[in-house]
Amino acid sequence: MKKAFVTWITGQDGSYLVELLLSKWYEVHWIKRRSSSFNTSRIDHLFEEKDFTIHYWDLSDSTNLIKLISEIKPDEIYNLAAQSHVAVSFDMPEYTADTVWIGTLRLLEAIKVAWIEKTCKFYQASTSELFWGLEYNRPEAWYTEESPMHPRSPYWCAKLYAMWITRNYKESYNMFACNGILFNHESPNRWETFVTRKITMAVAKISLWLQEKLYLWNLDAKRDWGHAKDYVEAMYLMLQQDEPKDYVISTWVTNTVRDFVNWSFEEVWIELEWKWKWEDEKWYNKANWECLVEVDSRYFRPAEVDFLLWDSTKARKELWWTPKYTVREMCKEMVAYDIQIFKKQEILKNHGYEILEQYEI
Ligand code: NAP
Ligand code: G4F
Repeated sequence: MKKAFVTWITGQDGSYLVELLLSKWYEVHWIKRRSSSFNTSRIDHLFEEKDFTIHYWDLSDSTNLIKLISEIKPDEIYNLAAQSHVAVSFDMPEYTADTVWIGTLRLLEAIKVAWIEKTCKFYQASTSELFWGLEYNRPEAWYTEESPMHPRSPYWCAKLYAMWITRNYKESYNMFACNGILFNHESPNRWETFVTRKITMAVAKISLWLQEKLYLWNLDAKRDWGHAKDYVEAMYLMLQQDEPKDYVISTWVTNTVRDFVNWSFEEVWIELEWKWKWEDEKWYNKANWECLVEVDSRYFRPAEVDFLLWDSTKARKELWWTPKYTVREMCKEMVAYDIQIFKKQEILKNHGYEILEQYEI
């Protein structure tokens, strides 16, 4: 039985990846950092699994990491943990660097210290936003693993280091270490501080009269959105190859945040009309002229990636990977899921149960 070490599974990707690995009979070592509140809702259903063990660790802690890696001696390590919010990285650049970049280095060193560099395969969660699309936004051109990189936030600068140190350990120590350059992927397990889930939760609440308005910032940003379930399969496939290689994982379809807002409202039969005056954009419900969406400068980023669309031919050819979900199907699934959870919460409230307001979204 293969052993996998997955950092971090309270997040979106970790929750799906662990499900996938358990279905393939892996012994999964699940890493979690200490939290004062419960944040395991995405994996609570797995607690009864016998091949599933939880350990405490934080990306800033080398000592416990070396102890864990030496004891477990995993066959595969998936490094998913990160302060992964781009806007927050402008507020906390030093913490972001320490955890995202030095955290990756700590993991690679721990593999060496445990003397498993020849047997353990390492996956690094790299990111699409190492590429800044705007300057390449030409329909006749497309971009691949080899395209020039231009990170636009402290988060992406840290991920760029993490990517290169992974490549460096592969070249220097002949390790099986690779980077998955994943474009945005979403799902009902996406945390609600990211734009798609923020939208689908707000739309669900608005449709149930539980929220009045949705506040957003850059509605024209374009993203190549896929489904996280498809993307964790690509992570797994990368570690099953004979050679470690970096792959772009994307759908090769791009849409604006504005499109995602429109599709989400369409799912609850609300038609919007927007009125625009510079940054003061407002969207109204055509049925009663209530204002439902507004632009809010609180979500401004000092530097923005406006456009993302990349070519994943290499992964499709070599990994036989192909996305199963379209972005519209995913949007539909997310809105339906959110309506269901808020309906359940309302029923519980009406029966006198106290529901903790978990999120500031
Ligand atoms: P996510 O939902 O934000 O999950 C990140 C996880 O990292 C959370 O479980 C978080 O734990 C943990 N974490 C944060 N700081 C930590 C620390 N100091 N020590 C240990 N763990 C820490 O992210 P995701 O969407 O699943 O993405 C997984 C990885 O892929 C991330 O590295 C992300 O940067 C990268 N990525 C994501 C996308 C995407 O579109 N989703 C695209 C490209 C790359 P808590 O729950 O305790 O906060
Ligand atoms: O959903 P987002 O916060 O995702 P972003 O910044 O693209 O980063 C995500 O994908 C990366 C991969 O490409 C990962 F590496 C990273 O860890 C993360 O998972 O924002 C998407 C777009 C941005 O242009 C943002 O400015 O939506 C725009 N946006 C507009 N209003 C907003 C909002 N984003 C957020 N989070 N909240 C808003 O209110």
